[in-house]
Amino acid sequence: MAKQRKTIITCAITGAIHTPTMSDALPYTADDITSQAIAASEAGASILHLHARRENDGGVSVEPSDFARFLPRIKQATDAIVNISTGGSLTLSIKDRVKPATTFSPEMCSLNMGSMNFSFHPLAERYDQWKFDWEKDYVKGSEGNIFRNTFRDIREAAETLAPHDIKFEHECYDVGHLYNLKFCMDTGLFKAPVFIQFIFGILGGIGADIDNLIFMKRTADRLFGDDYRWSVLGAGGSQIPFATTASQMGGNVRVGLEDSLLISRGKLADNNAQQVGKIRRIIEDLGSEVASPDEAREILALKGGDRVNF
Ligand code: KMH
Ligand code: ZN
Repeated sequence: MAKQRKTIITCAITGAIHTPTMSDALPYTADDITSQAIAASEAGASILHLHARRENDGGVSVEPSDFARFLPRIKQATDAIVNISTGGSLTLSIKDRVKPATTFSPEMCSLNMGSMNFSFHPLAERYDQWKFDWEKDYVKGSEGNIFRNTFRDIREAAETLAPHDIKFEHECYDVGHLYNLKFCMDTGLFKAPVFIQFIFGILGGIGADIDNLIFMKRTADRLFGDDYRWSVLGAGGSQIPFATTASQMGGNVRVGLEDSLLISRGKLADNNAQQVGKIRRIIEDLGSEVASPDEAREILALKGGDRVNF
């Protein structure tokens, strides 16, 4: 496929994996999600991937009212593309998970391309004391998680969201998910160019080995030809190394505290913007340019920030 000239940085601000005990930097109040999202956009992120959290204890939420407390404020303060998750919380049905996207009709939303184990239970061993009661069971309990995204779930989400003209961030955690996406494209569910997020290092998905990145990319080239754009997300310590390699291969990158709490080996990041600033410096030092929100809109063929419902 043709090499894209500029690199799109997505920042995933808070997610559904990490909990408040794990880092003071992880935002969960509406004020903190707002201010970190704005700072990440100022640092160079053109896409903000957003989950909501409960205001009082940082628990994961898919309630539209929790999104309503920060979406308009982010829109007012930045030109960034808002991408709403349909993945978190990991154990809820797809019907519940698409509600924020149907309510707010953002330019982008995530869509997870297969069912899988999705676990972060080993993290529970690292903490003796927890800030909030729910955290320990949530993290330990992920050992039993099945993240359900059947073909019917994917079709229902795509059909429900079709009237909103939202571009999907197709979350692919393993090579089989690329074939699932190809099947769905062949049945007419998604329009080219699709935007694929290759994900490495989630327990239950493909591991964070660079060979796997090459393998995923080659497979996508074979399946989609010119009909796709791509980005890479490495979980935990693989975040910056994978983003760096992806940008050198002509791909886009995703960073953010949703995927890694670190800024370097063993050192917690101060905030999301610090990770964005770091990958931006690396991309520019290596001779590439970072895409502005409008350039990202053009690359991904988005509907435009004036056609959202918040
Ligand atoms: N937390 C990421 C590994 C979603 O929000 O739909 C995947 C993700 C899923 O971002
Ligand atoms: Zn997410």
